[in-house]
Amino acid sequence: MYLLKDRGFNHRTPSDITPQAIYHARRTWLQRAAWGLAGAGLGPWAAGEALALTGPGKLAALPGTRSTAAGSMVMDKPTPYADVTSYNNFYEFGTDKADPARAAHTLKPRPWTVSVEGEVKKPKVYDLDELLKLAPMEERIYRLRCVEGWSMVVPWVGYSLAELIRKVEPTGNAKFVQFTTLADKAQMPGVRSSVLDWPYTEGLRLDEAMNPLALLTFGLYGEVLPNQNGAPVRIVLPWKYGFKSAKSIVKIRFVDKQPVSSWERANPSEYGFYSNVNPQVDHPRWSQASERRIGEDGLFTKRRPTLMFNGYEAQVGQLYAGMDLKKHY
Ligand SMILES: Nc1nc2c(c(=O)[nH]1)N[C@H]1C(S)=C(S)[C@@H](COP(=O)(O)O)O[C@H]1N2
Ligand SMILES: [Mo]
Repeated sequence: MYLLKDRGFNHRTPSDITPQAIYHARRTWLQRAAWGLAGAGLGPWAAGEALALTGPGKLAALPGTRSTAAGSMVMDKPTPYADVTSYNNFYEFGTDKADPARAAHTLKPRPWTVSVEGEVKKPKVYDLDELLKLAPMEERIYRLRCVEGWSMVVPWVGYSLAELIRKVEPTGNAKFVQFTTLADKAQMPGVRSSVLDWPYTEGLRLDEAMNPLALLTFGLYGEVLPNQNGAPVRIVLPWKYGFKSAKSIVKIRFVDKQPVSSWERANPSEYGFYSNVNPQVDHPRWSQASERRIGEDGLFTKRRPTLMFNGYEAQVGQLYAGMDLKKHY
C-alpha cells in the first residue's frame, strides 16, 4: 500500500481544494441528484441504504468530478467495493477469482511509465504523474460484463482515452490501437504459467478507442486502483466483454493493421477481435443472454438479462453499423 504523500499527486480540480468531508458530502448529493433521488431520499434500490461510493480509505484518494458524458452514469446500484476488489480476473496473478486480491501486493505501481508510440506524430514515454495530470479526472459508473456470465457496476475514476490520443496526434496510417500490459515474473507469479501468451495484449479500432466512453482508468470508488484491478492504469470499455479492458498498461501502440489480442491468439473460435457484449451471439461455452451480478448472489437471486452492447447501444451502436455481428464477434 502506498500513501498519498509518497505519490506526488497534484490535481488542479476544484475537488482537491475542497475539504475531504465536504467533498464527499457534496458528491453523494450529486450522485443522488443524478439518479433522481435527491429530495425523495428513496430510490428503487436505495431504500434504507446510504450511498457510499468511497473506498475504505486505505489507498490514496483519487476523486473525480461527476462525468457528463452520455451513458457514463448507469442507474444500477454500484457493486460493493469488497466484491469489486476480491472477485477478479487478472491471470498474471493466477486464474482463480480470488488469486489477484491475494497475490497482487507484489505489483509495484510506482514508478510507472506508459510508452505511447507507433503511427503518431508525437510519440512519448509518459510518466504516470504526467498521465494523471493530462486531463481532469471524472467519476463514471459503468457496467462491466465478463464473457463468463457475471457483471458488476463500478464507479471508475479516469478520463476519456481520446484525451491522450489527441495529444499524440495519430498519423493517417493509424487505424488500430494495441495495448500491452506488464509481464514481469518478479512481480507477477502467474506470468510463469503458460495459460496465455505474455504479455497480455488487446486491441481496438481507432474510432472505438476515440469513443468518449472508452475510459483511461486510474481509480475506483474515489481511490487509486487496487493492484488487483489493474493499478496504476488500465482501460475500461463498458460495451465490450471484460477481457478487452486491459489492466496495468505499459504500452499503447498505434498501428495500421488489426492486431491479434492474447485471447484471440489463445482461442480464435471463442474470442474475436470486437468482443462487443451481445446477448444474441453465444460464446461456445457460456450463454450471453443473461448475467449474474457480483455481490447479489443468493439461492433465489434472478439473473439479469444481458443488454445489447451492455446497455450502451445509443453511444456506440453507430461504430458497428452495417457489420455482421455474428461474423465479427
Ligand atoms: N492484464 C490483464 N488485464 C485483464 C485481465 C487479465 O487477465 N490480465 N483480465 C480481463 C478480464 S477477463 C476481465 S473480466 C477484467 C476484470 O476486471 P476487474 O478485475 O477490475 O473486474 O479485466 C480484464 N483485464
Ligand atoms: Mo472476463
